[in-house]
Amino acid sequence: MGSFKGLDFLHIDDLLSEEEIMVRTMTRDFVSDAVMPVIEDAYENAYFPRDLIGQVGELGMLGANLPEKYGCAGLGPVAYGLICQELERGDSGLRSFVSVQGSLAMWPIFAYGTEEQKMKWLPGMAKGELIGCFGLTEPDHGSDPGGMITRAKKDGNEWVLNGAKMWITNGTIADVAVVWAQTDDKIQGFLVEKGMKGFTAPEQKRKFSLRASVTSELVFDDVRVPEANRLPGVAGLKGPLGCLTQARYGIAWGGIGAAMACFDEALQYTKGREQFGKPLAGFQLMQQNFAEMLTEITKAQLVAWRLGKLKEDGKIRPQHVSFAKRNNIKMALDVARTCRDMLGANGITAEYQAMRHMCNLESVYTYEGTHNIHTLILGQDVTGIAAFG
Ligand code: TGC
Ligand code: FAD
Repeated sequence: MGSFKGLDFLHIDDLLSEEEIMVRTMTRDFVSDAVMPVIEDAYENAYFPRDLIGQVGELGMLGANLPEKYGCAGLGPVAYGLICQELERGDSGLRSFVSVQGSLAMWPIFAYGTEEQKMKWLPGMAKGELIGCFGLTEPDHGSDPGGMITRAKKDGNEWVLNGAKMWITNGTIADVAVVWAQTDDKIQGFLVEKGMKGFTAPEQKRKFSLRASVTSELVFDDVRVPEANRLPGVAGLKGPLGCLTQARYGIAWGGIGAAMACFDEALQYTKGREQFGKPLAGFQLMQQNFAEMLTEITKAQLVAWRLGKLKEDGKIRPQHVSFAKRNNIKMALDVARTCRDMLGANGITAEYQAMRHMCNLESVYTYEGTHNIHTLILGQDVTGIAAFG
């Protein structure tokens, strides 16, 4: 399959290092060669193409920004962002897998875990031999995770876990779940291993969005978790929220990839299809769409690049990440909807990408903090007044 070209109207490539361009090219080629041939079938038939896991592991994309000491690639933030962008050009489900594995499962083990926990899990997770998931959301507590009901009670040298999590990416296929639970001493994180007695992870079916991704419930019925599986480095809601800042960072980049895929498809399509005796791309209304989309994608690229530099310089704040997630995912969803329309009836079929991306982006708009929640985070930052409750 021919390589994808991407969009670079303002020569943003000039801002990237050789290594960053190399990582992007490698990921782009991988998506063209290994993802595009399988994704349509996976989406239609609602399964995650698990053969890709070993491949993304081998290419160093899992926990790509974590240190080499733990078998990871040790890449910088921009290179990691470009990986997310290119993977989401293929499908948000694949980028979700990589975000959850790297930012939501490996990162908390790295940031809050003991050396023993890191050595036990991180090298295998980097290779894709072990899979992780992240359990924060509950059936009755999504935007407000601080109200969680799941509880861990200390009993000797063990913790007894009871409760349930919902909408958990990778849950059913995970070897380890990073689970956040209320304790007598604030919210704490636990590594719940597949096979622990009383722990089940049934898959949630009948989704119209992220069909090529595993989404699951996690159920804990008196699960006994050893003290050695508690993450000792953090207590309180800031623990899971810190992980979300890592994952939201990658998602802000990912949306650009989905938008570029839709833009490219709509351009090829409207140049090739004639109505009223000339190519659709030759009509002013179509060109207005392209001008708007080009502008918004380019603005999102600059936001993502700047976010990467702030992260690199240690100046990034969670509110910067909210700004980028909010802007870039709304942009991507708008682009996907516009492109779906530009393809006419063909735009509703699985043969084209726009509707798949559009449906996926509805989830991305909701998860990792809904659009509304990021609006309120920015509102609080500007005014100093929290308007959540
Ligand atoms: P609040 O009182 O504001 O904060 C509690 C403590 O946390 C600190 N904090 C953060 N730390 C790091 N990163 C962040 N983004 C942080 N936001 C807040 C804060 O400083 C405070 O620390 P301390 O030391 O004072 O205790 O908490 P709140 O209860 O008022 O909640 C604020 C709110 C609403 C913004 C937060 O709850 C929120 O972000 N809600 C959205 C929930 C969410 O995003 N869930 C995502 C679940 S995971 C997921 O969707 C994965 S999808 C993955 C995929 O498939 O790709
Ligand atoms: P709610 O919080 O009930 O929100 C419903 C609506 O109300 C939204 O529009 C929201 O913006 C709005 N709203 C809520 N509060 C306010 C307010 N104060 N002011 C104004 N509007 C408000 N979670 C995990 O822990 N791990 C995962 O791996 C994971 N993967 C996911 C995968 C998929 C495919 C999906 C769809 C979700 C996933 N989630 C995961 C859960 C996700 O993070 C939550 O769905 C999200 O945080 C929103 O919570 P909710 O669905 O309960 O919606």
